[in-house]
Amino acid sequence: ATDETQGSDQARLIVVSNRLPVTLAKNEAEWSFKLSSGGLVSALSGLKREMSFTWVGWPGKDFGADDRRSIDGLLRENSCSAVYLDDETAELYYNGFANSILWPLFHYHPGEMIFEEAAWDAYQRANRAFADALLDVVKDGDLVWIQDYHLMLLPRMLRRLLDARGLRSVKIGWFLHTPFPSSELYRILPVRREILEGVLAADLLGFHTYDYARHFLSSCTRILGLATTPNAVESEGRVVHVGTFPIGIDTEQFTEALRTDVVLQRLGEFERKFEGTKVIVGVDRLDYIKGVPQKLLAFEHFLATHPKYVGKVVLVQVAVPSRGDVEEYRQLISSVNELVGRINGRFGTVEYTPIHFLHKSVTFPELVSLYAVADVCLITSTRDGMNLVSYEYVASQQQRHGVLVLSEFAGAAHSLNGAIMINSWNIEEVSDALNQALSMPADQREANFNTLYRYVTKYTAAYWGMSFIGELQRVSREADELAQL
Ligand code: ADQ
Repeated sequence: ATDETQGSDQARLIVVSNRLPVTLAKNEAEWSFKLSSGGLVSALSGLKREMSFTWVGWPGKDFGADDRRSIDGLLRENSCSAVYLDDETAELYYNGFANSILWPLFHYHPGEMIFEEAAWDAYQRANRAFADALLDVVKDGDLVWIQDYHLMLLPRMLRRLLDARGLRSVKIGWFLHTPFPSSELYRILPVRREILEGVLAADLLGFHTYDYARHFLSSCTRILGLATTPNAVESEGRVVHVGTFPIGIDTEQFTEALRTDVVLQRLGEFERKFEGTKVIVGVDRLDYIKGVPQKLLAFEHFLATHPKYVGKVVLVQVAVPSRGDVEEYRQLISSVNELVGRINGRFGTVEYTPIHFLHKSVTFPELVSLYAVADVCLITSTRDGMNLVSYEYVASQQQRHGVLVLSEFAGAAHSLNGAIMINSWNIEEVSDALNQALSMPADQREANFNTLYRYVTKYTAAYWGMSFIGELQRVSREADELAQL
């Protein structure tokens, strides 16, 4: 329900993310609205039942004044509110700064970072536009939960606007979906102070793992000279709480899909197609952090050193096109295409194609069927905030008890006991892990699966959302009590 239909005494939650999770389409004069599915959307479904809820974000492009009026109405009916950015600001803020500067730096790829003043200006402009838009939505007592590296200046900008209006009991949380890098790397950033100060105006900062939180805290000490404890930092006379909240998935979405006719039929087709062949699955956005070239090289090494598997194992690699308008991503596509061609040329025969490479997004039933048919899931991220593909694979493996081979550089490596851990840069080690996975006895696979499955079904997306908001409420109460002393 929207805030208009809720009592004013009920806690209100405002979630802010770069992109509204909606698809808007115009058919003749009528606008239609579709809520996208995704981790964040399912994480918040539980919270939506508990609190009055509004989602604030960019709708994906600029719209003319007339369209805005219709869109705004439609969004309001669905508890959403749009932040409009002109197309040039949106491009420079999103691709120019967030994805070309913060993303590579946070994933230990400073070589890919190109700092441009115009992009920084646009990042500030965009964050300010979010702060202004929020001012129309936020009321005293609200909880505002800001998502991710796109909006690191927003806590401070919003706090200033709220203070000027006397809205002092609004609580602000911020969560980072990517890693936070070691302070040694973070300090390369020309605007390192501004970015840290930006988030430090929040009341609670959340990270996927304790390592990321620790890196953040040491950056605060080294760059801003602030006093920290393992779970807080003091800034401008306020205590900013820092916590670890590993995200999860909506496991039931997968287990339920596996009972539908469409998935069962597709799974049957895959089983017939791959009869007598082991299947390794990889599912990644085609991003340089996912280590797809490393994965292909390791698979090539595996086939070269384990000739008995040639003709008996395939790698199905689904790579969702991503950020094709950023140069580094275009280069990645060509090197991946070249590797796939080389390996298939080297080990393939008329009957056998070692790598099935799908450079496209696949539908949810197709994705679940692929996860379910695979004997092994191989994740070789060179850095990854969490990596939900690893969770999704486990959720789809109740029948087969497949083996998860997981990069130690994914946040998920801190949670997923029962996976074979690898250094994805070590091609020999990854190749050995594939051998171990493909020859693992059934009882060991089952024991590993049970450990993994218990974790994944307990620490779900909904659990993540609830624990962050629960903690934000707790630190808010604590701060209010202190203020009354
Ligand atoms: P991502 O980098 O996008 O997320 P990940 O967590 O693995 O990475 O999630 C990817 C999602 O996309 C999964 O739900 C997956 O099913 C889906 N997907 C991938 N390929 C697909 C395809 N071909 N077709 C359809 N769907 C596909 C960022 C961080 C992560 C962090 C999440 C959540 O980079 O580290 O885990 O946010 O915090």
